[in-house]
Amino acid sequence: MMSCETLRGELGTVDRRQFIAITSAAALETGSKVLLPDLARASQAATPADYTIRVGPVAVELAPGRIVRTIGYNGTSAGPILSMREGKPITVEVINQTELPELVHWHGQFVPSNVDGASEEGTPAVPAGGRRRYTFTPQPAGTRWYHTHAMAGRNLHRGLYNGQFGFLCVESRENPGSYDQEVFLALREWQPFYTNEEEEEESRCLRPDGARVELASFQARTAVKANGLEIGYERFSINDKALGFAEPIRVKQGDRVLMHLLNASATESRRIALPRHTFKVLALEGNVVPTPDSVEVLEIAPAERVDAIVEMNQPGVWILGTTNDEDRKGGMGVVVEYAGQNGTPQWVVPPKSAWDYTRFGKQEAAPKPDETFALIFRKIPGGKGGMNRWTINGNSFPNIDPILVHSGSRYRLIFDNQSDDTHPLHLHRHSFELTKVAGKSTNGIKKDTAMVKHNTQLEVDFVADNPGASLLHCHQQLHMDFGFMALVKYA
Ligand SMILES: [Cu+2]
Repeated sequence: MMSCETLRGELGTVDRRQFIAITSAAALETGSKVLLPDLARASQAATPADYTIRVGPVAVELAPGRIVRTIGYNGTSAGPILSMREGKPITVEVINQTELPELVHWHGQFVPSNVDGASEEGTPAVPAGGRRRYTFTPQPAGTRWYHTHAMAGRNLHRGLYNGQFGFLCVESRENPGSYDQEVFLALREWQPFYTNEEEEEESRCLRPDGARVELASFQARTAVKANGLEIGYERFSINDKALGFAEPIRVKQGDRVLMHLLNASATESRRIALPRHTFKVLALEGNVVPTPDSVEVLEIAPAERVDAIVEMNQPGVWILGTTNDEDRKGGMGVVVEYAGQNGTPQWVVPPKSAWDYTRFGKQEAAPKPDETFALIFRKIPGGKGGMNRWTINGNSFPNIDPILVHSGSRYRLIFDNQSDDTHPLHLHRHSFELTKVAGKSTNGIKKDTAMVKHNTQLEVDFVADNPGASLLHCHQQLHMDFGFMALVKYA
């Protein structure tokens, strides 16, 4: 499994003991009205929590003098990289130093509904100015993440528009594989604003087989009314620094660098490249793929993760970043610098390629499911200046019947995307397995989030093995907040 054991210090990771020390020191320094009664109460608690997460205001300095004020975790954004041991129960205390209720979601973990961090599933929120403890057993091992699950609605200072996210590694005891260095790269946009224009998205014009698709026919379908507002961003980064303002990733020729990439965006899918190098994809959403394979460009939808090995065999100084020129120049990149090399970091336009999950899968057919649910996704255009709404089989959350499952059965979900947007579908508290991607059968790729490209179908299977309410939703904040959500419930 992917390990996160090494390369800690530089990347802002703290081990548990340091983490608690930092938290309490910061709390004492703050000494605010909110904190003092909290500390008194905490001292009465029999045992300290294993982890403490303070949700509160942060200032992210993307570059000297370029400061973004948002909400983050423990004084930073991204929050600290949390490391948890698979199967070992832990307690997390969430301290909410904001004026609104908050929820921390443990994305990709098989935990009970009442701690998962979604109010729709029954997790109690952490009240404004209050604190709450959550106890659960981290599983499965792999690259997970934690983030707010507050709905944002029209408020661009709420939910994932804020900086409330961080990596979470669930460590297994298995051999982590051989690598010389490990880096954590979270892709981020900052300072969102409403716009009538959609972000140019190369992938939306490419089918998985690489053929270009005319968008006109899809637009015609929804041409009754103009599309509503989309989100644009002022600034971009990888982790908390804009391109050119972080310490470079320093490598030596021959190094094998294990990269953990997370798209922590509220809304944008990304294509990522490192010129002249390839990414050997080992895991998607932290789960080892059956057929590791090398690609020149990674495509990562919001909430997706990729664990990949990059062999450093092209000495130079390079830019690892988004293939979108404007956003890369706006900050979404990081410099990779070989020992003994200097000069201006180089970007080279990568060859055109289509991202296709199935290259990482097995060819054999998946076992037959006990039941199949077909889910049609459509957009109801909001009109110029309005908000689009989203429907699943004609209905928007919360006016949508739950998907009823029986414990132990295997279910197939057909995600039928009849809209002109890509949707990263996320199922809480379970993994699903891809079985068909845009007509192509596959098997063995386990994910918790998967992108369904515009006007295509994606089929996934999951076993109902974690009783309790589970959200199924698009991870695009503007879509989930406007209807694109349903509950899976156990009969
Ligand atoms: Cu969506």
